Amino acid sequence: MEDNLKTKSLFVAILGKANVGKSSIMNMLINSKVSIVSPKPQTTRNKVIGIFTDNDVQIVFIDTPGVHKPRTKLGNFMISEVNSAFFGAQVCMHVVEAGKSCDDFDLELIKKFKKANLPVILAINKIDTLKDKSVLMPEINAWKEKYDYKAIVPVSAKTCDGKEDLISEIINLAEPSVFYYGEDEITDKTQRAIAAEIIREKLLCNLDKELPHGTAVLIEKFKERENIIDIYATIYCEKSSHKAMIIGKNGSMIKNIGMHARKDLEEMLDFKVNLQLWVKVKENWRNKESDLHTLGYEELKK
Ligand SMILES: Nc1nc2c(ncn2[C@@H]2O[C@H](COP(=O)(O)OP(=O)(O)OP(=O)(O)O)[C@@H](O)[C@H]2O)c(=O)[nH]1
Ligand SMILES: [Mg+2]
Repeated sequence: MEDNLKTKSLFVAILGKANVGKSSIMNMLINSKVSIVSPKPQTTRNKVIGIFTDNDVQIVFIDTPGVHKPRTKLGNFMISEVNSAFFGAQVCMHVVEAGKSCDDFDLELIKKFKKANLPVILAINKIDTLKDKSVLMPEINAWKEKYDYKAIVPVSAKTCDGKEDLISEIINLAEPSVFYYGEDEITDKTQRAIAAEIIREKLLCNLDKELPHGTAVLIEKFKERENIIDIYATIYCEKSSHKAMIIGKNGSMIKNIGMHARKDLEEMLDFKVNLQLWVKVKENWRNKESDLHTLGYEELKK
């Protein structure tokens, strides 16, 4: 019966090490920013769905946290998000960085690809950073030795080089099916959840080193009144010294974070936003089940 369908769809899990550009690639492919991006590894913490619909084809991407060695319960949650992305996916996209060779984390993923027995496309990202493009061919050959990839596509999420090749390799694998999402949907995340992520992105981009890894954002209020949306959010951090750094001298840092977050929120919502931020300390929250639950980092029990 499915053969009679005029539409096709495909669920694609995007997997790879931290910071290789998985979220950037997903945003590029769906032509919208639904997953936050930062220069710091371990930016993505939860799975994020991004939907691309073009005429009779719908591709549902599942962006995942970067594969890493977890050191906290939050890290364990992130790895469980990676593992659960295999369920329901029909194809995997392994993202790696141009100029870098296969390491133990990639090998660990390759083991999972073998076990899942799904077609895998390799996206070699950040080709814009290569001074000498002739290194690409030997790199492609080296990856071919590691795994029997369905396709290998060099790409740059920064310049969009290779974007069309990548999307057409993915569309080639789409199967007759109904659409699982509306044609104008781009994600399953609520605006509230995206707002929390946008604020976290600004923390990651503005605060030094490890500090933002110990932060989480909880939206306390998200309400439209007259011609403005009130968004009240609490930023949690692990130490009072961190709280002082997030607030900054005379409140300069929190003002800066608020200003950048408000700008993005207004763009996303196409509405004026009144953003109020508070900073609170929750010691060691990354290792406490109840805090992880409150902050949205809990595995769904089957
Ligand atoms: N030069 C260059 N930088 C890129 C490209 N793609 C992503 N980046 C940068 O690489 C950094 C990481 O990008 P993300 O998309 O957050 O990477 P990720 O794999 O989702 O990272 P995690 O969520 O931490 O696992 C950011 O600073 C991006 O701007 C690219 O094609 N070229
Ligand atoms: Mg990411």
